[in-house]
Amino acid sequence: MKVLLLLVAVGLCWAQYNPNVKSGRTAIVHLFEWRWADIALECERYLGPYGFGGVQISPPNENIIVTNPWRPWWERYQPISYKLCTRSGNENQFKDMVTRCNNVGVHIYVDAVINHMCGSGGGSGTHSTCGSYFNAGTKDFSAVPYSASDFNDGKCKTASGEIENYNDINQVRDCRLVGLLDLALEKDYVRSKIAEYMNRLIDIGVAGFRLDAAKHMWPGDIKAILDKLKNLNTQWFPAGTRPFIYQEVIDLGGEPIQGSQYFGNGRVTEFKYGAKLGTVIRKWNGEKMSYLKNWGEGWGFMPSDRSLVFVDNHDNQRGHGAGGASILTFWDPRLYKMAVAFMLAHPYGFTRIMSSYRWTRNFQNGKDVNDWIGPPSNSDGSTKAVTINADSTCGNDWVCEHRWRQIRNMVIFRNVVNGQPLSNWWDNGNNQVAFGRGNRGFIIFNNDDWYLNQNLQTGLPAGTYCDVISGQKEGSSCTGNQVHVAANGIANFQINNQAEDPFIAIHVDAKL
Ligand code: AAO
Repeated sequence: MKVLLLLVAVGLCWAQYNPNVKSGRTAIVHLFEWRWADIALECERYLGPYGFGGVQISPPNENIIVTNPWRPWWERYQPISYKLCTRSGNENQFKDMVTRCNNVGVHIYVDAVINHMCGSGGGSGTHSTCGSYFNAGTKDFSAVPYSASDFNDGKCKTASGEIENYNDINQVRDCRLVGLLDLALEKDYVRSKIAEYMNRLIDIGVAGFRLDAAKHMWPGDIKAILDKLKNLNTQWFPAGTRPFIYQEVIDLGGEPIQGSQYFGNGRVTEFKYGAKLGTVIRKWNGEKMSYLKNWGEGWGFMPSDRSLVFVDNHDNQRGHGAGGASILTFWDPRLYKMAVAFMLAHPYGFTRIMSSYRWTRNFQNGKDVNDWIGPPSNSDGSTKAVTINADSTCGNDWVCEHRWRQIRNMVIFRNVVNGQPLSNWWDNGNNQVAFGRGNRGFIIFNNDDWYLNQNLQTGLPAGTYCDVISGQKEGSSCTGNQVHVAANGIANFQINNQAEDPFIAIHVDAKL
């Protein structure tokens, strides 16, 4: 009886922290700005077969259309209503995507923009993605409907109505974030309209939500909304499954609002993760990879089972949000692959991979003035399809980091070593480090400026393994380098510091 009660308690506690990925899957990918039709295809042809757990999608609800600058990506963070039509597709395409992805074991996580509506200067008319009328000046969003009394302006105490000081928690939560009309989330009516939107998505079959701008909402208001949410659709999820919740709270330290204040509601984005990992792999500020020995909570991060981690996100890959210049992105592919591989090999946190599009950068005084550029699009503003080249890379300026062999194979690595502890750590006191995951996998990096030649205990069964970074196992052969593990678990590793990818990863599913 006691055991049963404990199990029930553990089950309940796990609830909104459980990513709701199919058993054995461990990572999700943000397909930033992709069309629903392309995501459905990607689930079936790639993400399902290679063991990805899910997709974070761009906000699916109606947003303002911004034409100056021309159709920036960030217009999708300015809601007009909760109707499901955007540049990514309409409601039918959305439902088709969710169904087809769920059917191949890839779940959908919605970026929920519920803190605010469009900017106060958004004007009036029907320049919105489903053509709904709105008036930002009078705060009339008739397609919800919201009117002036559903916004926070009376509550905000700054003269400008804007957040002026991040050290004042009342401002951060009651005033406008960059001019965005701030919803009065203490009102039951507003909470109900948001919950109605999220419940519609749950009915369609989504597995969870990223809560955009959670720092700008009171934790208690978020809880009141979450308490109104249904359990997930039993067509794909066990009865009683709660939606997975991860809250976007930027907490690099130094502000009174802390990520931990949101743990009661669900997981929280750990922004220190990418900022620090970028600094280490770039070897800035005297950082070395050997210092990663106690990576995770040892670095002052939040508890692993409360965190959602990533190397870069759609904001900080282009200078928005937080993290600064240390953030690694696809623009620095060699270092980026090392960072993503380290993240996927390490047991800390629930991991999200970024999948981007290319744009023409234009740095002026250190700032990219093209940071607004939206997804690859046609002259009418419609988003271009994700085309797939013969070599399995993407066309039309979609970067598809998740399809890079090194990254995709590390997603598989993470699944293979799932549940195994970090073991057999080794480092040279500098930037050569290695570690295993129990008796399932082993990874080694050479980020120093000299050759690595080392015999190491891997913890793996004896045999010949295929390195999944330089290649992979195909049938009974290996397209990359091979590693021989002796009967005592020891293997010799050699990595040239000039190698295209100066790291090696082996796991038991890539044993020859
Ligand atoms: C656009 C235009 C604006 C215009 C507005 C309304 O760019 O000029 O006023 O429309 O018309 C995105 C874009 C925005 C865009 C917005 C709406 O990024 O440029 O505004 O859509 O279209 C804060 C929030 C965080 C937010 C982040 C960007 O706390 O929630 O800013 N991220 C999410 C989304 C994001 C989206 C929104 C929210 C809004 O991911 O895509 O905006 O829906 C400090 C604070 C952070 C704060 C940053 C940036 O960070 O701590 O909380 O993030 O400042 O303001 C060091 C510090 C670090 C500090 C950082 C930067 O690193 O350690 O703490 O410096 O100062």
